[in-house]
Amino acid sequence: MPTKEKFYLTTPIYYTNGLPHIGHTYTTVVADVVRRFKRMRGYEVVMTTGTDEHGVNVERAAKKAGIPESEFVARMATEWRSLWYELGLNADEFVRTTDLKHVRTVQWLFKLCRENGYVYKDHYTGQYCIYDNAFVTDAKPGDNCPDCGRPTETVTEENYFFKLSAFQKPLLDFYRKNPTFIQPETRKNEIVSFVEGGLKDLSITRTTIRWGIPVPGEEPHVFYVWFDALTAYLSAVGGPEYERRGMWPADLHLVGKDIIRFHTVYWPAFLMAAMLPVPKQVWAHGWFLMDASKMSKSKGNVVLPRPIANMLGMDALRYFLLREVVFGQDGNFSYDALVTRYNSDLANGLGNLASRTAAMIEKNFAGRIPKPAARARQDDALAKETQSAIGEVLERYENMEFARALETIWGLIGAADKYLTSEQPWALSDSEVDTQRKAAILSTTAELLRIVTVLAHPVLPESTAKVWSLLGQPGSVSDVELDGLRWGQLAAEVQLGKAQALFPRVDKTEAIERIEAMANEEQSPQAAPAVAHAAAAATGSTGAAAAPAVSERIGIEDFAKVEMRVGQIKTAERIVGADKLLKLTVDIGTEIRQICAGIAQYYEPQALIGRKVAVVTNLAPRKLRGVESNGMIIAASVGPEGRPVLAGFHEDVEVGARLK
Ligand code: ME8
Repeated sequence: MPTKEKFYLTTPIYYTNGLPHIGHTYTTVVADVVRRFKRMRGYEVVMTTGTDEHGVNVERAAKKAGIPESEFVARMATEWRSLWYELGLNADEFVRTTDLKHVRTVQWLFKLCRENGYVYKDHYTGQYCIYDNAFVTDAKPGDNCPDCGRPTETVTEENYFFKLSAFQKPLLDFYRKNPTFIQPETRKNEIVSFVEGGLKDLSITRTTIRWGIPVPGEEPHVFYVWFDALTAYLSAVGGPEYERRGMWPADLHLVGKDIIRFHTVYWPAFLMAAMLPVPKQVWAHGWFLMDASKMSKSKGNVVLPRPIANMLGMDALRYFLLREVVFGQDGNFSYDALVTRYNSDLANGLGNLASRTAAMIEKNFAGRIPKPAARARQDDALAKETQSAIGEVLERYENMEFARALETIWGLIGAADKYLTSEQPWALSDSEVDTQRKAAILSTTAELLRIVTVLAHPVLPESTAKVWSLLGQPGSVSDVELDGLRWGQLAAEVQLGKAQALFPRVDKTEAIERIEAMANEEQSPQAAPAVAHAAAAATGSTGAAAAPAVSERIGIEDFAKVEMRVGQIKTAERIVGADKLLKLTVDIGTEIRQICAGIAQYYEPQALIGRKVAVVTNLAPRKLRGVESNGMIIAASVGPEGRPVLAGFHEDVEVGARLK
């Protein structure tokens, strides 16, 4: 038997300074879709993901959490790994940059680069924050530290440098000889002109960071971020013994556009310097945006995957992420669009076609898929349309055109709906002729549904497995070979499986409220692990998550980060479906803000109008029960039930005055 062709793909190795949001989920979902697709095309596939665990941010976060770095990253890696598992996105290899096998690989790669003459020692001069113990990238003399706001100092330290400048020509030659290495094409042009503009040597070690992989025999040098992180792709599949595993070079690195330069310039250069094989392709997708700005932990505008998966199922989220945005471009995330697509494409589309086909077979043929004696022209036309869609869908998947692949598949679902509407099997009698006709119609529909199920499987693994067993087809849908898929392979005269709920229709408002309520709960300080909050705090994330424990003392500079002002309530109203919340508009001097406050059970809206309150004005906005809240009203929490009592002023104060 010929051995299978291999396919090795990776997601980025994510930072441990927070938990996965929709952005990380997007890359990982795409990797999983490609993995499933390639397996169905007969490849032996390995998919790697992991956690990027070194550096100053981790040092700080661990300090904040009061635990050693190693314990901090171990807990975070467990969080990431178990969430991927819960979402059905567990990779074949999960690499942590603190793994011994990774440490060895980084040290080995460095040794090769050094032996080949591409590493030298020199001095690095940059702006350094002595309070945070970190160089501030891109800062000039006189700039303040963006984290703590204190002045930076110009510091020179000894570093190892990588001779990136020597790779300008080799890289440009490589891009020319491998025109599909950088995808999409627009990104390739960007990178080519960046490299044409000249490459500076790169500092790849630090002596001011403790939490990193040591450079053997050169302590206190530790490897600096990218030399360490990128090498994880190689350590996941054997490191120095990569030839034994047979997976390297990677066939596909999937990344967001934010890190394309590291993957298409630094990474191939490191590998060329070590004389190791270079990956075949780097695909940089766009960003998921929230209100037109990039979702990120530090802005506090992240969408979490778990509440969506709990409410609508993971397949719905996978479908939305791939269908909504052209792969490669930026796209906006909205719960509204998510639930709309769920109801229209999944509940009314695939779900409805499967359940009505099964119900008609049940009713007319005692649940056995009929075998027709003859076919009509319109049956053959649908067969032909489906057959020609197969090749088209495979090509689109292969080209990473997921939205178009799904569009073609859903085109078939639409065609089947139309076919049923015009053939009206429900209007036919039980005469022999009519029964024959019903057999032809229902077996045609069932065959189309089988093909749709196979084609949609990489994107909708759970629900297509259900449809497969509903159709009583043998084996498992994931074992179907895509290249052998043809019209006419439906196993007929088999008994249908048990009907299972596929995509129950949901009420949009209610679904969104429930997703948001779950998301708020997950983001609340009580719910998420303390280490995640310490991580968010250390990296500048706003919100309650960053609040220190009650007993912990903070410095004046921490207090100064909270901006509080006198506000005056202009309007107040109840929120339908949220009995604890009031929606307020509050004048804070410079603008009118909409703020939700959990005081509805204790304050009458009308009685609040005109009242002066203390408002936290620099909290990141968030949605409460679907309503945006941009700020927080300060209240005392009184008694065991935590009754809110609004903070106020005995003397007249100017609206907008700052509280200090
Ligand atoms: O950069 N939209 O880790 P990271 C789409 N550790 N994708 C998004 C996204 C968004 N809003 N936000 C994040 C690192 N991503 C390094 C990588 S690799 C050797 C080292 C995805 O945790 C996207 O894939 O910041 C992006 O490139 C990645 O998460 C960044 O993850």
